[in-house]
Amino acid sequence: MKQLITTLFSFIISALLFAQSPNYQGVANELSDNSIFKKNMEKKLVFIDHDGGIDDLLSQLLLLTMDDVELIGVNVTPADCFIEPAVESSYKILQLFKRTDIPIGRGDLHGVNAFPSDWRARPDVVNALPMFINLDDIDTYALPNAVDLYIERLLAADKPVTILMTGPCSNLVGAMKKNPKIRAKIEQVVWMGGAFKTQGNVQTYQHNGSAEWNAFWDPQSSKELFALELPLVCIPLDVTNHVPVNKDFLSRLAFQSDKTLSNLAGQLWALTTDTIPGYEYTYFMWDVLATSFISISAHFTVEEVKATVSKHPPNAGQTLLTPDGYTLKIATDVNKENFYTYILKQLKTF
Ligand code: AGV
Ligand code: CA
Repeated sequence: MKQLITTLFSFIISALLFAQSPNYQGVANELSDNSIFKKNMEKKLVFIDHDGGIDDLLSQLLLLTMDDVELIGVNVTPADCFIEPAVESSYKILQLFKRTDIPIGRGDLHGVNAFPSDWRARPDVVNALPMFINLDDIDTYALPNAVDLYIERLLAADKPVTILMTGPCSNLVGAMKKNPKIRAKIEQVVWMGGAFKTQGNVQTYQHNGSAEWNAFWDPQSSKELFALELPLVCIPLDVTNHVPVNKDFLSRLAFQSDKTLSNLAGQLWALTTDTIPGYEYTYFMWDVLATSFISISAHFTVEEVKATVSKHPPNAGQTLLTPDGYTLKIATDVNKENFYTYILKQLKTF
């Protein structure tokens, strides 16, 4: 009986409150609009500039799985790729996610130190994979230039943008020179580049092996990037060396290959196991690690340093720690297991 009276009483109170709020539906709408608004506001705006390597394509794919990220543009730099097939791969990834509304920019700048052609030809194989071959192609030459796309997308953004570079930095440096106003629209720059307290991965003529490839491709721009003193975090070989693409990871991935993205990622990484030329037997999570920094930075160890970049042989592109260098941050360590687990989780999206 007592319970019945209580229920009746609370019903009457609710009815009275409802009646006093003629705009009840409006309030409800506003609340839900607000939460959508809030959700959008919480999303980081991210622009990726990649150079078409397998891990670059996986990085673009990974960004598209992140709930807390709104991808606003994709630039392709013709460094670790030939531009046409790499742009095509990028476009096909956008199609997988039904996000062909995201614009792609074509990089026209070329570094002085070209990547080996065998590495650059990889996206050709990618575009022939069953999951990609029947998707639409794109007219590479109709695309905006990468420098211009940076400027356009940054100026149009309603809040500062995180820029993720998984290839050389020439386009961003070019954009900063062409329109310095974009600085105010840059929240953070995350760059897979450099080798600070460890040896590099460039092994070629006129080089002593101290540089990392993305910094070596266009050493002049690499130095200018540091000189700009943007809020820059490098994800250098110092930390990427901790996370190889190993058999254990590929095996865990294969166990979830009923998911489209896991299946595709497994195929893409399988293409890296015969890394050419033979001097380097391990493919690392380079760009994928840098991409994960966008979402799980708390699992990284980061320190502030002063550094510059050498422009000439025998160590062109070497990132040098020096007290009179430019201020930037570098990641030096990552919680490996958390990283691998995070990637496996994201690749279960669909
Ligand atoms: O130096 C690492 C950068 C990353 O952005 N790239 C590969 C990643 O995309 C250059 C590179 C170094 N060694 C390589 C590379 C290899 N064996 N194959 C292809 N690219
Ligand atoms: Ca790359």
